[in-house]
Amino acid sequence: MRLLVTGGAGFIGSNFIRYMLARYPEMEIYNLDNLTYAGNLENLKGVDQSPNYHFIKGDISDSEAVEEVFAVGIDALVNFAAESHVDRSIKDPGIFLQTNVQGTRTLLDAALKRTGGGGATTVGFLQVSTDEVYGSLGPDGPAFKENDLLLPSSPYSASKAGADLLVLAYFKTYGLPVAITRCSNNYGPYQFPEKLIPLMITNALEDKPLPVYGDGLNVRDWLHVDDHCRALEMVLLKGRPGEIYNIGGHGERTNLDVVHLLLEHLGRPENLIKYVKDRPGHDRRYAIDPAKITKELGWSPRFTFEEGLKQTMDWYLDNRCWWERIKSGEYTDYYREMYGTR
Ligand code: NAD
Ligand code: TDX
Repeated sequence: MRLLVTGGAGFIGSNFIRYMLARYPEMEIYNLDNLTYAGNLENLKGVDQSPNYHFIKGDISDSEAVEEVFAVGIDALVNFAAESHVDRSIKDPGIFLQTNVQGTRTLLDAALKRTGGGGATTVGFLQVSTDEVYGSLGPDGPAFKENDLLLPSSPYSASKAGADLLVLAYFKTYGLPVAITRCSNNYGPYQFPEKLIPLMITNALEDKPLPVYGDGLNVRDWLHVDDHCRALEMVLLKGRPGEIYNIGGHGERTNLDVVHLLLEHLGRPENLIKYVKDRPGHDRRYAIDPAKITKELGWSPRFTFEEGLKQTMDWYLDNRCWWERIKSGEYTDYYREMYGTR
């Protein structure tokens, strides 16, 4: 079985590669990633020594590069590659459309030419999407279901919704055996420290202010990355082609709840919290109803949020070198631009 993972040097992709190589030592994994600011080969330290792991530096929207990878005889593909940060999409939407929409189209075209339907998998093209495509929920709104309307709020989520529609069109029009997963906010080891949880943990460890947007009462439904990887494995191997699967951790928390929990665990004072200007178009609440994947594939999350957060904080405590190197590089310019006058 030859599996192509795109964006495998990022947060979720690298966790997925580790997970799959541990579970399927006979599987050949090809990781296509062009190493943007978010791609980091250190995320794959250790697994990069396995003889059945292959890294190819390349852009998913470059059809020649993509076809070259497919030429090895790819059986199935999991597409993680994306520009993934909402705040960056508000500053500069162009690259989000290029990578998230055009890049997905390039992969779909190559898969159409080459993928044989997987053999060992039921799904040949697995698109990793997000709950953000559904837009924002009110305080009492029922959690998102797979057939809810798409109402994205940010250029990021609009680009992911566009890619989702294209993926479904390749199923309907060409019969490509696709599936889409839409998961809630992930957290865990190797997450780039621009996202809420690693940003707050690392700032707290450096005794820097914790910038909470608006009133801090926006709600996210937190999912540990290992639970996400297990769900992706199940959809890839046993999911029904043409289907969408929502993946959520039953972990709704306000941002302030998250920040209080981690300050408590890290033994840092509450006065590190700094309320800053809100994100434009900031979605108030996300919540995922995972009933379909639970019923059809038997998935449910194993981590409680408290356990997962503690494990994640311990990882950041034990891996200071990993995040200090990121935070001392070009990330400092980003931080100044994003938070300097906020
Ligand atoms: P990430 O930003 O950590 O990693 C993205 C990876 O994609 C990086 O390694 C980057 O180098 C690579 N990449 C970007 N543009 C590329 C291109 N043109 N060609 C090849 N590689 C490219 O992202 P993540 O948090 O790991 O998210 C992975 C996927 O999951 C994304 O599609 C994202 O939309 C989706 N998702 C993420 C979350 C979350 O909470 N992090 C939640 C729901 C869905
Ligand atoms: O400094 C901050 N302060 C703050 O209050 C940051 C970075 C975030 N926030 C808030 C905004 C959100 O309400 O925390 C919440 C989470 O923010 P992000 O970590 O930026 O995630 P979010 O915008 O919810 O999107 C994430 O989940 C869905 C991922 O980044 C997406 O890739 C995924 O699709």
